[in-house]
Amino acid sequence: MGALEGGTPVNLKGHWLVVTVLAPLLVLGVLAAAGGGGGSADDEAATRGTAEAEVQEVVVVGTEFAFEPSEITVKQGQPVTLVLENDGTVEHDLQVNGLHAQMMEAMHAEDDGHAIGEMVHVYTMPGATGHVEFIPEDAGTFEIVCTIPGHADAGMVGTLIVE
Ligand SMILES: [Cu+2]
Repeated sequence: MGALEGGTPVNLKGHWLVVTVLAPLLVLGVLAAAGGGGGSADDEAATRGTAEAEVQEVVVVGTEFAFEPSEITVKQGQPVTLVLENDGTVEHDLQVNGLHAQMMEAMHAEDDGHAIGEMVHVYTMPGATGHVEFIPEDAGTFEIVCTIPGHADAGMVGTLIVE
């Protein structure tokens, strides 16, 4: 019995040796897999970079109570990244009335649930920047407004021309 009892720790030790040897290999395997995933991510980033090169980026600064520039021109059927930079001291948003657009992405400086269907709309807190990505489907001239009560009446309006 004494010999068997003595043998058990040896077997356990052998088991742990195997684990000790295998564990780093498993870690290396995981790292290798992660490295492979990283390569795919780089490929995706490269693809996105190519797509982004075709995006029309427009930056509008919102203050009390105006958009600068107040007139924006974009091309129909081509992706637009519309950035609203709030340089004011109160919240502002930018909405394009009447434009049918395919929304690519809706992001807001503050997560307050301001996303509105297919309406081009971006909301910002004072000092913050938000953006919205869309593809304008209609050509024409569309009204831009800040929908915060009183702001459009105070002059916070503009024009989006899709040509
Ligand atoms: Cu406003």
